[in-house]
Amino acid sequence: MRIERVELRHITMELVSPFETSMGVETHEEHIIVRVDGEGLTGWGESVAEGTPFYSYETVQTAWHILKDFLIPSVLGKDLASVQEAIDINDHVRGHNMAKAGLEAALWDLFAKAQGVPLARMFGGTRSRIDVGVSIGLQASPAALVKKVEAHLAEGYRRIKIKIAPGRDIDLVRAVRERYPDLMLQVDANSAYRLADAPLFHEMDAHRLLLIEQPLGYNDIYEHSKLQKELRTPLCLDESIHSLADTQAAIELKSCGIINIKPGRVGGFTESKRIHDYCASAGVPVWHGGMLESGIGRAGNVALASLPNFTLPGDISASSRYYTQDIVDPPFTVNADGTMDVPVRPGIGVDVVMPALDAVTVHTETMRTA
Ligand code: OSB
Ligand code: MG
Repeated sequence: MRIERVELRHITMELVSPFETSMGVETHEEHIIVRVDGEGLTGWGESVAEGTPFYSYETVQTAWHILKDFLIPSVLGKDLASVQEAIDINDHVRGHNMAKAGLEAALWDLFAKAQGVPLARMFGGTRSRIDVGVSIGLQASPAALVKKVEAHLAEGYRRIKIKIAPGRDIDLVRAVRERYPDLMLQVDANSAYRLADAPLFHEMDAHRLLLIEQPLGYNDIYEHSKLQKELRTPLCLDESIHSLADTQAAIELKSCGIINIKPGRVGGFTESKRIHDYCASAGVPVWHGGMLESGIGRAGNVALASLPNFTLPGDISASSRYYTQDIVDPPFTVNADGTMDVPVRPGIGVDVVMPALDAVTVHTETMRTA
């Protein structure tokens, strides 16, 4: 596959409601859309680096720089035999996983379209529907949170994740648990706590949570192992896992019982699959995280989550949970039984709606072969 043209678009999309976490409040989501053209076909990918360096050190601006000045020039004009060849070419670039993952995603779509098969089949997916959940931001009060939960359950979601932050934690868990004794419920702290907060997590142990996501330092593996020893509830690492090597360290040190996989955070679908396969062999369940993606990124996530060891519902919700208008057609929807259909058409399996994409694009740059 000869790579003839690559286009980067900085997009900004307004969320249907502000998303508050221990890292702050987001009203808009900024990402980069990567378009790769070759041999009459077009591949689409999304880099989930955000406008701010609060979840990850990467931002739209750093990812743009790495893509434009390093990753893209080294594949432009090349006749690639596989996606793996592009990964190998750029392997000497250290870090910047979200930048790498955006380009890799577009190449996966391009190669899948060239072969006429859906991404899920390229990845080795085994399910035609995946179990999905919803990640609810911090709300003004426990009562307001319970109302949100109720609305999402009515939409079909069967698993709820709530964000927690110091001072806004156990009361929220108690309120939701009291109202829904059997709900599949989990919490995400986004690294807002210290080991000295262990007593709080002991309290949470009584509430039968599916998991506690990333309570401690954003790169920590060691202290999570200390906290996990004290708890019955499995910890799940998100921010701390950047690679298969991190996954192996976390599992061997018993820092968590569950791994959250986000392709952007680990550098792409290929590394995600390696992590998935390793966890399967180690008997550790994984689930698919989310970065408030547009339909372009979501399509790849849905395909990846169709692999067999994604046994817990993912943070993959309907387009309408995030945006009034998605940039793909059809938009993603949730079924009444809390599942989402895996696209069956070639590549990402959905069409990019160009007027909708243009409407959210704030800057475009195109790179062509000389
Ligand atoms: O920690 O999982 C997280 C969104 C942005 C950054 C980090 C996280 C999240 C979410 C949203 O929880 C999940 C989704 O896309 O629905
Ligand atoms: Mg998280």
